[in-house]
Amino acid sequence: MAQNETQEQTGIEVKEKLQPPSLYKVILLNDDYTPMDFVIHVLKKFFNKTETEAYDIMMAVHTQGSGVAGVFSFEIAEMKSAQVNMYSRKNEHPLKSVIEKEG
Ligand code: TYC
Repeated sequence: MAQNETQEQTGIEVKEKLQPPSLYKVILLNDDYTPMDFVIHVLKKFFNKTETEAYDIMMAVHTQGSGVAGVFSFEIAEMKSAQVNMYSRKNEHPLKSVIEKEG
């Protein structure tokens, strides 16, 4: 195959199969000031968590320093993280989220 001849000449491999989209975690970070109720509200509003799920994630972040709010494609993860950070600033809380590639 022409592609493989080129690969032999260049040493650069071409992915021939479609790759599944990479997934990214939206990670909430703990801080000393954001009220627990606000974190629960954010998890329900932006990540469609139930009260119980949101409470459990919030407590995991509170006790362990960080925790996963959800897992998405890159564009959705970026958007959710930006929404959380903007909403927290608007409400004058220091709550922050970051995204991290899975795997
Ligand atoms: N540590 C905060 C408090 O004691 C609560 C909190 C939980 C803040 C999770 C941020 O992502 C967070 N009020």
